[in-house]
Amino acid sequence: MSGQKRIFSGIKSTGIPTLGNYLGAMKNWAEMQEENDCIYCVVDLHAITIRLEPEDFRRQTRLVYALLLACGLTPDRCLLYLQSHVHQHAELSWMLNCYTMFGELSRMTQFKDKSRKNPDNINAGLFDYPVLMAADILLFDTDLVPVGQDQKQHVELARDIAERFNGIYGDVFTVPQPFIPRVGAKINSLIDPSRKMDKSDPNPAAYIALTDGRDVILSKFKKAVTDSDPHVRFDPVNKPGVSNLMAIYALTGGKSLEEVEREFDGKGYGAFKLAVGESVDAALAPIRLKAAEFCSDPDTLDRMMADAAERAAALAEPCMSRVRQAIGFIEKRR
Ligand code: AQP
Repeated sequence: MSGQKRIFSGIKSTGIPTLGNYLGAMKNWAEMQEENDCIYCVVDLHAITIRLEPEDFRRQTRLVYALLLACGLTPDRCLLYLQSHVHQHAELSWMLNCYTMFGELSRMTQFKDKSRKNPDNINAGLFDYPVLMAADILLFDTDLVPVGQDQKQHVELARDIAERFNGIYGDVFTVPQPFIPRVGAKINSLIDPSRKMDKSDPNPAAYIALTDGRDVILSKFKKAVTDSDPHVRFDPVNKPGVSNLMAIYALTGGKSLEEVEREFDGKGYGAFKLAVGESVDAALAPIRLKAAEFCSDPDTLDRMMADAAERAAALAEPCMSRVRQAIGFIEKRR
């Protein structure tokens, strides 16, 4: 990347963020804010495609916000707000619905996966989720969207919608690019390494929540699924469990995969899993402590959210106004 880019990304408050969210997204967000113009959002409107208890939802949303602050996002270096506080997201989303095809949304892999997992609640919001995500991104003239591999298809749809709209009305939207990390783009479940680590997984042994304590972390890694060949070798096809643990160890310890292979040459899985657990705990301990501090003062958190939302709404309005004008809505006089 060269020069300052406008970056936008979001995270749902459907549960406690996992190690997958951290390595695939949150950690990179903190690094990117140093050299770019970054806007980050807790996408709470996206979260309600699944049923959440109101009190749990409120607590989780504050916790996700606090965890992002604890990962190093700071109000003087980036904008961090709640999606539901900025009305332009919902407004643009409705308009973009009218420029998105039913067939395009039917092809989204995440919609198919989540429909299979929740056959009793295949709501219209789940189907329409990628359009709201396109609105999130396009509202801010975003250049780059840092996401894990699972969200690449949605960013590509946002590009298609932007190009279609621009094709009709001229250059209204900046066409964004996905930015996917080379390692860590997909951290997998500790129990079924063929699947992505998800924060809404019904089995807590499958993921490391960012609030898990040291003992829980060590015990989850001890039980992590590996294979019967005792070599620590990176081979995602034949050794998906071990390769997943290697990626986690490399990313949390700042090592290359080759270094990890050399370090555990001739050592068994027991020593390897313990080292992965230790390394993850060392990376997450300061984050969970700081997040707990932020959560102990919800008033300050809510004030930070409100300040950021005001700035985000002001930044979103020029694009929203261009869209209203392009389509032909009558601008409200002030
Ligand atoms: N396992 C993962 N590995 C790497 N990156 C991941 N991300 C999510 N899981 C992994 C990235 O984290 C960012 C925020 O994701 P999200 O919470 O908005 O939605 P998601 O992708 O649906 O994440 P989850 O954890 O799987 O949530 P649930 O279980 O609620 O659906 C995104 O950039 C995502 O790519």
